[in-house]
Amino acid sequence: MKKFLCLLLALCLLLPAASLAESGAESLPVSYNWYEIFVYSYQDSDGDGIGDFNGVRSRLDYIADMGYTGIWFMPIMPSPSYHKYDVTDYRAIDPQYGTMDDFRALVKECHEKGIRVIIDLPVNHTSTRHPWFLSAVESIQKRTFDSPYLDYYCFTETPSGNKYVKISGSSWHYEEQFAGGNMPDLNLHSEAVLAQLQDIVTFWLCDVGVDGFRLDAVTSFHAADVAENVATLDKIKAMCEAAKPGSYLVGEAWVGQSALAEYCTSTVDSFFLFPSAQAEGFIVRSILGRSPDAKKFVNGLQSVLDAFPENTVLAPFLCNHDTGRSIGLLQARKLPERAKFAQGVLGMMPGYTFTYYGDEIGMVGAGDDPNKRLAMYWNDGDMTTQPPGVTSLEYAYPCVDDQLADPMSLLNYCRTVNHARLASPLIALGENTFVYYDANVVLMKREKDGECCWIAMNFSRKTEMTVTIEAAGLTIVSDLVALEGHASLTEENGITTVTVPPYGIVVLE
Ligand SMILES: [Ca+2]
Ligand SMILES: [Ca+2]
Repeated sequence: MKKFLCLLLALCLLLPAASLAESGAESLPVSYNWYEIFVYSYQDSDGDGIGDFNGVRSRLDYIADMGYTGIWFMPIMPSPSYHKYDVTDYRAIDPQYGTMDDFRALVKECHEKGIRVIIDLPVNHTSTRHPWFLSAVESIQKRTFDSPYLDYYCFTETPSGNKYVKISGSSWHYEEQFAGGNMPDLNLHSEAVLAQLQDIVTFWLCDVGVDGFRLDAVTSFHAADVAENVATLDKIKAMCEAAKPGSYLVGEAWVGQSALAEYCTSTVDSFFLFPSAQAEGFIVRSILGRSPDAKKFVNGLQSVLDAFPENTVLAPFLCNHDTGRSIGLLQARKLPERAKFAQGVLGMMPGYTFTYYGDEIGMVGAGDDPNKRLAMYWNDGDMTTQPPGVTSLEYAYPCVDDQLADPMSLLNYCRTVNHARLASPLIALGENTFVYYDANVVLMKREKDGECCWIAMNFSRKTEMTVTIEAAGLTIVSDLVALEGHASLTEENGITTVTVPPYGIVVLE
């Protein structure tokens, strides 16, 4: 009887946890299609011109319809800067964007629509106005050295190198990896700082309900010491697993492929795939130029797959808030078909893709950071104010409303790409094999658990191409049309021949 009562009690204790897990975000599948949002520039709801959470909330139907199943919010915590990468309070919301209740409501509605949420976590540094820093500096200036936060930063009287800033009225300096940013580096060796971090990630994951974090500036955690940085990344991952198992972490390690491969040995789920991004990335390089070269794509992706540990989840992207926008990288202001094809190639990458807001409508921007963070171009009457410091303001492609109405728009192409990824999860999750390739065409196979899908991409913008697959009974699941014409297939003696129009991409199962 006693045993039975114990069992009953144990069951009662277990039940609430189990039902919570089934009803909440835990039951959502992992997102393959992430969308990066700069709240400031996305959608205003209260008339002050600055984007906010309720504004984003009013656009969730658009985001869900586009096939984005995850949102990465750039920093949302209180900060003196417009970009908010210098935080003054890790457990609050910047009032420019709304209240904590607004954010909770936004997260809840995202989950109801099947959208996961990760937030930027800039913990390499704080703002110089963070109370921890103010307290520590004050005790240094007063020579009392009694602040409980002295250990939180990297103070020294004997600075080496140029990454230190002198504290006025004292002989002490603080470390600042991002020179001139008023962003003093936290001491990530400090047990007290790590305890704060555990508390912070637990708050956002468990109390607020986000699904993970984008980890900012991880290469600066311990200057350029990769092994130390990886060790700290492992600690952060363990903190998140302790708080909420299965939460997703993606790190920003803006380094070349071999260093990136070292970061991928950490337990953090993903690192942004910089080798795929920007003008020198293998996606843009394979498409640019007088004649396309699919081999650059093949070599680029294969090289990454060879270099990275096997369990790495790739996080490919073309551009983000720090880089020039993809239309400029692709020189595609007048070539929407090229912009589309690049989004299609990105969409056929294994792993989880990240799209920067506005890229789906061909927004442009380069040079000074604010130029890369312009107001989302919904229509001429409905936009936020521009971020401070914009020096080049231009929209090269039509607004969202116009592109929604045009079946051949870049927006509708991106929508089709996202839905192709959702229709064939093996694109994201399968193991890649290059079955055939030449300068014009690539045939890839993605396999997992005995199932597979096939992807053919035609990098030529002039010539129709055919590829053959040694399999029968295949059907076209997704047919991405960047220019014109549709893919088709014939089958004979167990061999499938696929015809792909110029800039065409086709998924078969
Ligand atoms: Ca507002
Ligand atoms: Ca640091």
